[in-house]
Amino acid sequence: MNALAEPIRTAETPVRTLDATWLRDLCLAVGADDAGFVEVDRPALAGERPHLASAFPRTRSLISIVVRMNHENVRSPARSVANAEFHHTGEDVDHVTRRLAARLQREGIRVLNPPMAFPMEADKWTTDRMWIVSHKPVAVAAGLGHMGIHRNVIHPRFGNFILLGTLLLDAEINAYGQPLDYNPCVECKLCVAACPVGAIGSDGAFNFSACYTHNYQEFMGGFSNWVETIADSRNGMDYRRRVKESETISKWQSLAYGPNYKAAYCMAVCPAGEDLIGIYQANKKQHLVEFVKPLQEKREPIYVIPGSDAEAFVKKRYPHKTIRPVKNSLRARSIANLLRGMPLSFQPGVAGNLSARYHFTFTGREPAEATVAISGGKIQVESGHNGEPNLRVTADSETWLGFLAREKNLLWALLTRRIQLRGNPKWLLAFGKCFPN
Ligand code: B12
Ligand code: SF4
Repeated sequence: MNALAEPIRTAETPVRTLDATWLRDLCLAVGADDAGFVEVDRPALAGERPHLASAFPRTRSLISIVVRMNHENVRSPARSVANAEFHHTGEDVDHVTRRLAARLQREGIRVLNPPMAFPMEADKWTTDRMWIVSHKPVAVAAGLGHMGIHRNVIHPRFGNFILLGTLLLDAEINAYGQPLDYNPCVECKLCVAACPVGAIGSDGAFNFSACYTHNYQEFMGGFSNWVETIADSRNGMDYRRRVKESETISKWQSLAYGPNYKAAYCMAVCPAGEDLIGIYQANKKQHLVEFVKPLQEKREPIYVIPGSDAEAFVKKRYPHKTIRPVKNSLRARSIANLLRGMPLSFQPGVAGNLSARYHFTFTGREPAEATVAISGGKIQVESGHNGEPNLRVTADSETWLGFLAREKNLLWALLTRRIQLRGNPKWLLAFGKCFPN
């Protein structure tokens, strides 16, 4: 095809079908290390479709692109080295998808290239999903890899040392990819062993709150908490008592050069992928000594919510690391998001052998009914009232969200009947412990 070969498609002009070989060559020519294609109505993308439809209603197919990272850099215990690698590769992904979009537009194809990760839709913070497209399921559907135990996508050749991008196309493609028929994850569980907050379960469970609280301490919620700490400090000396000088410098670095990730150790230690696995298989002990131990032995601050599974984990597993207690920064501002987010903030270790069922009735601005069942360290959130509850909670929706955000007092809410309990309040205490704040 030639530049400017076709006019931009309108609702009336017929849908274009692109040649997959031509398109793949174009992706590689603009800097992608690999690329794959998926039709928008693939069942695996059902969860993505409402988001795609809202961002670019004309989406008919998706291009997933992969850009490799320099794995030595990601594996370095020096945060400056690993973070520079994440930021530069992230920028590369955005440059690649932007160049690709520009080329396709010159061919008369309408296309949208959402960001690699940030910026995101900040007005949706704590009310909805902030990102436009989830790159991981698109990459998996396009055949570019599978998620390993650590939930990062592992490319069959490059391993997990990749970042992903997606383009939404108003065109069809004459050949689509299919998921790989094997998972490159070798289930070595090194990611489980290396994570400083115990976020990766050996069964593939992921403690979102543990990872997000530590690794993303200088991103969204952690940043908001830092601003509040400044506002709450009586003077400079008081601020210095709350925030170490090195932490202030780290915040400045984040603001000046891009936010610092605190870990990504799950990714750093992963030996999977044809290009890397040979070294690991030749000498597993060497891999451990060279890449896993330095991260485990590193003396560093670890950010945890007091009373969380992560706090107990660091105390037990990494006593030489310094626990830095921080507030929970995921404050839901809608009942829908609160219910969606419950499994993400739930702490299975703290829940222990609690077995209880709760019926919630929200009234006022956001009426809703929900059942929350906790048993065997697992949580289930369902709409409606199911089964016989241990506790019934009826609450004005705004009062409940305000109580969780520590803006409204529980006693006041109970006295004014904005929150009503039926059943033994001990069940509410037990419930609260599973979501440390
Ligand atoms: C949200 C997010 C996170 C969250 C959740 C991680 C996760 N497992 O999904 C947090 C903040 C913890 C995170 C951490 C990291 N991330 Co991230 N993250 C994203 C983002 C924006 C969306 C992820 C997503 O779609 N998940 C959906 C499904 C497929 O993932 P899942 O694991 O099945 O489910 C989890 C999420 O859905 C989450 N979730 C569900 N509902 C909601 C609602 C809200 C409000 C939130 C916040 C989360 C959430 O909880 C589920 C269970 O953990 C993408 C960028 C993008 N636009 O796609 C990057 C992305 C997934 N992240 C990436 C990276 C590199 C990281 C880190 C290594 C960062 C770092 N440098 O330290 C760590 C790795 C942590 C890990 N082991 O997963 C890469 C992964 C590349 C790869 N090889 O797979 C991506 C694809 C960015 C990119 N463009 O390359 N990330
Ligand atoms: S570190 Fe091992 S278990 Fe974890 S994702 Fe990589 S290959 Fe799988």
